[in-house]
Amino acid sequence: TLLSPPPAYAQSSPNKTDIASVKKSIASLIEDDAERRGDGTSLTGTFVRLAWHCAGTYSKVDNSGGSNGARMRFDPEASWGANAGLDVARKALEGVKEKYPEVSYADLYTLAGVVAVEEAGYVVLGPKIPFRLGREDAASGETSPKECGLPDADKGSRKNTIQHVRDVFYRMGFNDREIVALLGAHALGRCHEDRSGYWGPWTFAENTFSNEYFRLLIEERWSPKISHNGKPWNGPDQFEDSTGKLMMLPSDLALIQDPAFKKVVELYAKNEEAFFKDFASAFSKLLELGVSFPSTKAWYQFW
Ligand code: ZEM
Repeated sequence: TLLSPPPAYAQSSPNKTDIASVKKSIASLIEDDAERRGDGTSLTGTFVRLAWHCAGTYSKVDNSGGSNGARMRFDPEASWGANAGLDVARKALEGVKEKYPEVSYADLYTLAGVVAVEEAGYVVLGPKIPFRLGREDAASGETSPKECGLPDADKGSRKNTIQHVRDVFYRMGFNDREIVALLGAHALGRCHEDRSGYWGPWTFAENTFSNEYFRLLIEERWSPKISHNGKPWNGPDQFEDSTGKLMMLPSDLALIQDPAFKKVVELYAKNEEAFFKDFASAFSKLLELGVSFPSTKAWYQFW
């Protein structure tokens, strides 16, 4: 059946919520925080990673996991190594939650990722991500998956790492093209030694959403990182560009080591518009995995 046209607001149970003002509030939070830091870093990447790690627990096998519930607030997910550092993002959003208590944490955490992408622009803004409210919060982590199903950045060999990336995203219901599009989010943000053990940003403009990640994958020569600040690098195996300022994870390089992935990387490196379009639909799909939106409150909010 056809839905009526969406009204100007959406609902996150139980009250009416003006989604545009929630988005504005998240956007100013990112901006104010960036100004305070003053070092070129921001919450942008961390908000996108928060949204992704909320959703990336999904398994199509039994429809478990996903962003519904905002279970990352509780153990076991709160203490998964993969989620290290995401408490920073969750804490930062408390002020927005106070202002809009009717918006569920599950909606807020995913919407923060959407706003971060959309606002991450310099001359051109990031792609608009279709988003709807309607996720509900869980009261505990009881329904979390027992094992963390989020991907590892390294499985020891190229072959195993490529297979692992496919296994994890196929489990969520994504295809090869969607996998490459989603990984393009690594244009944003950086690795933090005290969170994942890895160090550095993927691109020279970590607060700007662009296809730079794909261009760098193809155009740079990536070699194993052996030193850091004049000392031997003793973190996990990662790669660096010729300047030593940028990084790639073994799982990033999988995208140019596998021929099917590489074709898509080449397309996005040349065609940013195709990347933006594919990313918007794959990211939107990711954030809705496992969520059944109640029909009366669930209106698509495009932008
Ligand atoms: Zn990431 N990611 N990711 N990722 N990610 C990190 C950071 C960020 C993988 C991974 O191991 C890591 C996706 C897929 C995959 C972002 C978005 C998305 C970090 C560094 C690691 C180690 C964390 C730290 O130290 O702070 C792996 C193995 C992936 C799949 C194979 C997908 C999909 C994403 C979104 C759609 C973002 C934005 C960051 C930057 C976080 C920040 O704080 O700046």
